[in-house]
Amino acid sequence: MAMTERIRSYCALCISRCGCIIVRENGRLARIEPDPAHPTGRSLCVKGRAAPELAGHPARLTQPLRRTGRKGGDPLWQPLSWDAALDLAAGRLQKIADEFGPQAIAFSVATPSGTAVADGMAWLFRLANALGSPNVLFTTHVCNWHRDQATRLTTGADIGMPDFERASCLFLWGFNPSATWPAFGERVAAARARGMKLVAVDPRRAGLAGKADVWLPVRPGTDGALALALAGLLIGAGRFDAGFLTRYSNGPFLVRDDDGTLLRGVESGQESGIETPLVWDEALGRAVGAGQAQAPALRGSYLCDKVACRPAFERYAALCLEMSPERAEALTGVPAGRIRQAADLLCEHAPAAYYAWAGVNQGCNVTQTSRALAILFALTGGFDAPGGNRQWPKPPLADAAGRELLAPGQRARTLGLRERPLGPAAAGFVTEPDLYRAMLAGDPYPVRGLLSFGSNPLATRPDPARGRAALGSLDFYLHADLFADENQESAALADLLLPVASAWERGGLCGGFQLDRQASATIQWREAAVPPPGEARSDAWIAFELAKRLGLAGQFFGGDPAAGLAHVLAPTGLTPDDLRRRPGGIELALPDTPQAYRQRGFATPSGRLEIYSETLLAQGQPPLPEYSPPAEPGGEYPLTLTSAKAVPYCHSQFRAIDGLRARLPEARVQLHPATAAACGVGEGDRVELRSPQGWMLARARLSAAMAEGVVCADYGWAGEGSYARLIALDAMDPVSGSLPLRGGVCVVRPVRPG
Ligand SMILES: Nc1nc2c(c(=O)[nH]1)N[C@H]1C(S)=C(S)[C@@H](COP(=O)(O)OP(=O)(O)OC[C@H]3O[C@@H](n4cnc5c(=O)[nH]c(N)nc54)[C@H](O)[C@@H]3O)O[C@H]1N2
Ligand SMILES: Nc1nc2c(c(=O)[nH]1)N[C@H]1C(S)=C(S)[C@@H](COP(=O)(O)OP(=O)(O)OC[C@H]3O[C@@H](n4cnc5c(=O)[nH]c(N)nc54)[C@H](O)[C@@H]3O)O[C@H]1N2
Ligand code: SF4
Ligand SMILES: [Mo]
Repeated sequence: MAMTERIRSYCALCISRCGCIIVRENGRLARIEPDPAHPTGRSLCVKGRAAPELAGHPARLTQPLRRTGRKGGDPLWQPLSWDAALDLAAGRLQKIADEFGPQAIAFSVATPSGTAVADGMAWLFRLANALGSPNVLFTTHVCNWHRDQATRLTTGADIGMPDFERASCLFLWGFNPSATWPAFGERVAAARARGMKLVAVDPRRAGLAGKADVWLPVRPGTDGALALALAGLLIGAGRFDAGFLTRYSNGPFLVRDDDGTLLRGVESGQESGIETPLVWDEALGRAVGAGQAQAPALRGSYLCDKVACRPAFERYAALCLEMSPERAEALTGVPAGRIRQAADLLCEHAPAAYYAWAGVNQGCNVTQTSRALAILFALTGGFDAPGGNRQWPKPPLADAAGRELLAPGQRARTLGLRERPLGPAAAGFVTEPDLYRAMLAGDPYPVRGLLSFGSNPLATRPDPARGRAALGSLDFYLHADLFADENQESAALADLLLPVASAWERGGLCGGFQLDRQASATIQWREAAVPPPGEARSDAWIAFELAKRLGLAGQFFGGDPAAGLAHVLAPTGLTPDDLRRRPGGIELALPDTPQAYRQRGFATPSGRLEIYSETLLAQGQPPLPEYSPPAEPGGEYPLTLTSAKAVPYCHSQFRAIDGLRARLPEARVQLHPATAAACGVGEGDRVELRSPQGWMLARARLSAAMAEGVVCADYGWAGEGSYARLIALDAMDPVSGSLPLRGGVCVVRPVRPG
């Protein structure tokens, strides 16, 4: 008799974190099924459903392997025991730390939105901090920093989540959840069914964009101009929430015309003599402290003690009104009439909700684009408001990343921190240009070792040739992964490969699912469904074992992962056993106060929503979300280039899984039939994409659901299908270090066989 067990769990493979039921037959992982009782459990994608193939895959790494062959040549892997592998790693790391200092050891960690690395991520960061390494190569600068941290410059919070149940209009801006976040996409579809309006800003009419009330086919990289134009239409028609902006934003703060700083003065009756920002009080006809004004002006131009000043909002309004829909059409390719339609929906259904992700996070102007979006959607009072974007309460977990373990002097050495102090480096995250320079040229100091937990920078970040040279130059490179197949080009340069258990073969904690209020309050422990293949171990286990060998057990809960988990859970009052007894998760009763800023203010330096950012100004950056254009197509390179995620894969992963590979066996490039015709390209042709930096080969897919003049290629492939080769590493966003994976220029031509 076959024994069948059904275990409530969740799929950890991507941001959707879909609640699921694991079906185990005779101890084997037979399949996973949706768990409709779970807040994220209504559907599963093909990657999740491939769980049995992933868990039992013959190409999985099953034992530690050490390189015996020359780098760049045949690696000639030789198996060794875990003890020998960990001792080897600890010895080599110690040697680098002794010779060059611990900053010479960098870490690299895969994306938590497109892998399950979140299971062990805090322990990996803790290991870096305890070891004294201030340098973690992470994906945030090309993924979510802008969505969350650039937004924070404006609102003091991340983007939040659309209030799916109440929103009457939603903008999906450079975000295609039906392919990348099914639980989100499913909520959008449900909201649409009850009448919610949908606007999609995307050069492709893909997924939900196909059902949008208005589709804005933006030329990649020009989103900032579009956001300003929409704001200009709202402001020009007076369709914004002036009461909110006057009371809760720094829009009324007076900005000096001469130097662009805020006008400050001592409020009357203030004994302390501390200067505060001044506003123009229309009731009194003079400038007074922001807290004292009866009728602060948002618009106008004023002389205050002979200094010409304008409210910050006036300057912002001027910037937006300069961007007429017609001018925006010329820059973005979106017809002016459609921009007007979208603006109408935005005001008629205020406060509109929005979500913007990877489509607007990969370019040299993305910090200001995210600022432009955050301000646009705040104009109608949507911040944390019912029907707008909500900040749902999350379970209170202890942060185990151990930032306090890294000495301030060592933290100050994070690569790129001096150049971009507001960017990801402030949290210890480095970018490829800075890291590769330190590896290749020892500038500003040498980086000689790398501990990589997943991640495939050669496939997912620009200029793999430079990346290959950098990784190949290291004294010691440890790579821990599930696979080291031919698509994992980075791992091929490692000195030591460690086999990692997949999410189905190890435990993991999800402390709040991102979706709605209920999901956000849910905490769930995922038990291993099956044992790992061979000797594969979890990332957390590897981090604890390395810590012990490096003499860091004291900073690692005595080397006991169970003690670590208990520490993380302590603020919730739950124990690991509580969670194990409730495998479907526990919903915490967390108080929810919409628009809590009314009591607490915004978590910004001024306590207000910052339309005008003095923080950016102090860094020599525009204090308003000024638009800077991406490369201009023309001449030899007449097309604009972008890419998008494909359903069967996460980035460079899963090419070894036959059931997924069969769905998309090679890189494609999508282009409009008119664009294709102009290039002499037909449906199904093999084509070459060429940019000023390099070339790739792909299969042409013609689609009228594409903006004209734009090509959208798949990425994450190795070899001649590699998109990364099209992009240079010589330009970045000045605040965040984001890299221009999108918005570059290119040309497409057919490759004739033979
Ligand atoms: N299947 C699958 N799911 C995933 C992942 C995966 O690799 N595969 N990765 C996970 C991760 S790490 C992330 S970050 C999320 C990201 O999720 P998404 O943000 O949805 O990811 P993308 O497909 O990269 O980009 C979204 C949309 O932006 C459009 N776009 C491209 N260029 C531009 C532009 O310049 N402007 C605008 N407005 N739109 C543009 C694309 O056509 C695409 O439809 O997905 C997560 N989920
Ligand atoms: N052209 C272009 N490039 C892009 C993007 C794009 O839209 N277009 N998107 C960017 C984005 S949003 C992101 S987030 C990055 C992603 O960049 P990466 O993080 O480099 O993404 P992956 O290619 O998914 O590499 C993940 C690796 O980690 C391994 N892995 C998976 N799970 C685990 C685990 O639990 N533990 C360990 N140790 N290893 C694991 C996988 O097998 C794989 O080898 O790519 C960026 N690159
Ligand atoms: S969308 Fe797919 S891969 Fe992502 S969590 Fe859900 S089932 Fe897993
Ligand atoms: Mo990402």
